[in-house]
Amino acid sequence: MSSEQKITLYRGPAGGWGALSSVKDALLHHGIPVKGARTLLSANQPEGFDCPGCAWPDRNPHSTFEFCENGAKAVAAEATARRATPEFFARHTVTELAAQSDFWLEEQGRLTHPLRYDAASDRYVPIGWDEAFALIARHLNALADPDQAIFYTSGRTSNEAAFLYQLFVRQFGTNNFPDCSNMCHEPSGVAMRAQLGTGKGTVTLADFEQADAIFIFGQNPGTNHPRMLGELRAAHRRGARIVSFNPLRERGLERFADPQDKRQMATLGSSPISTHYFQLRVGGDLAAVTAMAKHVLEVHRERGGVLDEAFIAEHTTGFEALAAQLAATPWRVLEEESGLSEGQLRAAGEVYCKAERVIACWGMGITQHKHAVATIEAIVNLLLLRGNIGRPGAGPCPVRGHSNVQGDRTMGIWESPPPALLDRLEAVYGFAPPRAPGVDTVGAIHHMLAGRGRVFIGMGGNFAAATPDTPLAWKALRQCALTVHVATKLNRSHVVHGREALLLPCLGRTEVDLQAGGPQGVTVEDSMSMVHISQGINPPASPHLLSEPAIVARMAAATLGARSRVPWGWLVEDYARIRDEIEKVFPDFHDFNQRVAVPGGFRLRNTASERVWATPSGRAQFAAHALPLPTPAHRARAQNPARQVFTLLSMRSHDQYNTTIYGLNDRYRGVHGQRQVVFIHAEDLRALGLRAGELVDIHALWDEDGGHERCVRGFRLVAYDIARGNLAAYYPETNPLVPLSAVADGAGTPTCKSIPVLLLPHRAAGGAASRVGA
Ligand SMILES: Nc1nc2c(c(=O)[nH]1)N[C@H]1C(S)=C(S)[C@@H](COP(=O)(O)OP(=O)(O)OC[C@H]3O[C@@H](n4cnc5c(=O)[nH]c(N)nc54)[C@H](O)[C@@H]3O)O[C@H]1N2
Ligand SMILES: Nc1nc2c(c(=O)[nH]1)N[C@H]1C(S)=C(S)[C@@H](COP(=O)(O)OP(=O)(O)OC[C@H]3O[C@@H](n4cnc5c(=O)[nH]c(N)nc54)[C@H](O)[C@@H]3O)O[C@H]1N2
Ligand SMILES: [Mo]
Repeated sequence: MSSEQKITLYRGPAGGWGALSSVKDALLHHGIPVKGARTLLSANQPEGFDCPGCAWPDRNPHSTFEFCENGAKAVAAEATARRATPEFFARHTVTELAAQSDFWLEEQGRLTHPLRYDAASDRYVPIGWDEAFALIARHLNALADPDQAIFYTSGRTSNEAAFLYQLFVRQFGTNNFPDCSNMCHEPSGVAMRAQLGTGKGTVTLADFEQADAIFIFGQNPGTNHPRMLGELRAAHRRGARIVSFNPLRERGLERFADPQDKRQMATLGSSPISTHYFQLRVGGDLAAVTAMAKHVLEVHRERGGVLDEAFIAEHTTGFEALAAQLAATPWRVLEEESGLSEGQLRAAGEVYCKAERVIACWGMGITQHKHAVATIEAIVNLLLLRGNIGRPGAGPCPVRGHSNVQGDRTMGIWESPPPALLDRLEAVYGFAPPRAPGVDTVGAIHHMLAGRGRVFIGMGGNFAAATPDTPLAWKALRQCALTVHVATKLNRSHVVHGREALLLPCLGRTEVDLQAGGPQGVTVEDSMSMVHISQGINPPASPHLLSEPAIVARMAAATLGARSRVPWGWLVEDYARIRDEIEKVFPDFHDFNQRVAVPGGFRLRNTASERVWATPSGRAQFAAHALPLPTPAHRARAQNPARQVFTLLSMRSHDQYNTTIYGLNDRYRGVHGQRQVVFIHAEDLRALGLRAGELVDIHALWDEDGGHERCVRGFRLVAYDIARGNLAAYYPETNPLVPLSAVADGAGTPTCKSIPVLLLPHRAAGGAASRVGA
């Protein structure tokens, strides 16, 4: 992996030879020899493991291997030959480790031994597993109230581990289950549950074969869900319209060369993806989708036959209120807020009207805004207008992130569990689960800062790096009496620790999980509700690793002791027993072991896809609201009239998995050897009197917490094709700019995609900076 710093315009397609060579580099880098090929070929195969890359479903579990560059990099990162051993930890104090970059920390390789923080030497030192569980039990049982403990989950955790985890924690007595979903697709669940009676998308891959139009809002599949490009390419080839809404030009939404297409690879050919590309303003989707719906109603009035009136009458409520609200919203406001012209908005609306079957996909560009829930409601409204839910080729498709984030929620990793779940737990296990809601991710930070959260346990993930308002999040973790991380690799959260701290290394997806009952498989649920088995093939990274289900079971047994009648140890001897327990609690998992034994697994029931609406009214709900004005960006502009206020979005590069940085390149955006960059429109650069390549500091403008200063320094300006007035930079480097109090209304998701900011010339920390654009 070259580390030379440069910025070059990328002219090739997504995929192609660049993808192959990047995978080769990753394998070499991780010291993965020929075995690596076997490891890669086992990803998403019936006898193999579920790719830890993303939650996009597998096309054909029976035959082909689907090549995916970033899936391969995720696998290589886990299957790496590098090891962070006790000798490594003996060589470095935790203070030294904390001074290293996120990239460097992960680079040290797989954790090999359970470790305890030793304050006297400021080092992580080995500890026995029994001792580690006893320490956790001592801390948990010493708490005055179970709500003083916080149990975080990242979305790689299997169904089996997640089920045991929520059972343990609820029996312990709290619903404090913050998870990565709170920072991710929470608003999708909130909006769709209220409107459709299910928090999950309704479409399957078969629907992608039939859609006439696919709308993609705020998602970058070329990097984050590369296998989705195969579906989009096929759809484009059969003449479907593909309409992208994104403030940035993303190469993966423009052109794709499938590395498995021999002809295309030989001729350096590629396929177009989007038929329409709308570079709207950051956060402008609510206005854009509202405009499309307004267009639908207007053309229906003119030429008729556009609305699905029978569907609306039979299946929905709230149409009149929506129609009134759309009529009352002027085009001028929709143009201003979306940053698109009436002509563009009507053109998008026209594609929608002309398509018989429509799928709407969305990602973090939609969910990480103050008005995320309202925006998703507007997308669902749009689909409902023409009956585009619950029939072939049509429906909502929130594209999930982590490979089992959807399954973890299904299993009950949820700070506001539905009463029906608690009733089932009570009936099956005979204890009274806590009924009060717990804290979500942002709530957990407040809880710790207030001294009410005292023990933090992380089932995977990287809480310290993934969460907003970094200095506050770190302060919160450091105030804890105990922090515990179940992890595969060293990360920021392990060096930002409580007074006592444990690091518990676990098996990864790719590894053989041997229990008393033989090698075990776990199950996961993808973004389209397919549940299937995942079985590792590699030898464990170290003989001292435990599986996540085993860690949870032993933590539960040590903590609950005679208080629990659950046979924790017996359950983990054979995970089929855990699946039997899952079946007892969740009726949708009937005959779980039989159904998951079939290659490809089975699909969970999705009521909305059958046009059964599990809402209070028994119908699908249109949601009508006026555009929420003023937004935080408006306020920041009004308060700084003489300055150029930008809206900053934070996003992933092509060389990272969330907080795991694989490398310093972002090939499709032309960035090499660096991550401290900020993308800006060339005209905005000129207006500021700055040049590409110069360094700037980025200051957040947030008026809700008394002017607390939020700043990141030394970012290189990169001229880019991005809607004017907006900036883009990478996550997690920009997390210090995201205020803890800036969250999605009704969902609590940090607004990582819309931070009002100023750009200032770079000054070393502490130096006085004159304001640019003042
Ligand atoms: N290789 C790889 N794969 C991943 C991940 C990874 O880090 N690396 N992460 C996984 C996870 S957990 C998740 S949630 C997904 C994330 O996948 P995505 O949802 O694609 O996430 P992001 O990279 O954050 O960026 C989303 C896109 O939104 C656009 N955008 C930003 N603001 C707006 C807006 O206001 N409106 C519109 N229309 N667009 C906007 C950005 O320009 C960018 O193209 O990917 C998953 N898969
Ligand atoms: N500014 C900004 N912030 C964001 C986002 C953004 O777009 N912008 N995106 C948000 C989103 S969508 C998400 S999902 C969150 C992600 O938040 P998290 O899910 O908390 O973070 P990850 O970076 O995915 O976690 C990586 C770590 O997980 C551990 N790990 C990997 N595999 C396994 C495993 O199999 N088992 C266990 N136990 N541990 C494992 C490794 O130690 C690794 O260091 O970040 C959010 N934060
Ligand atoms: Mo995510």
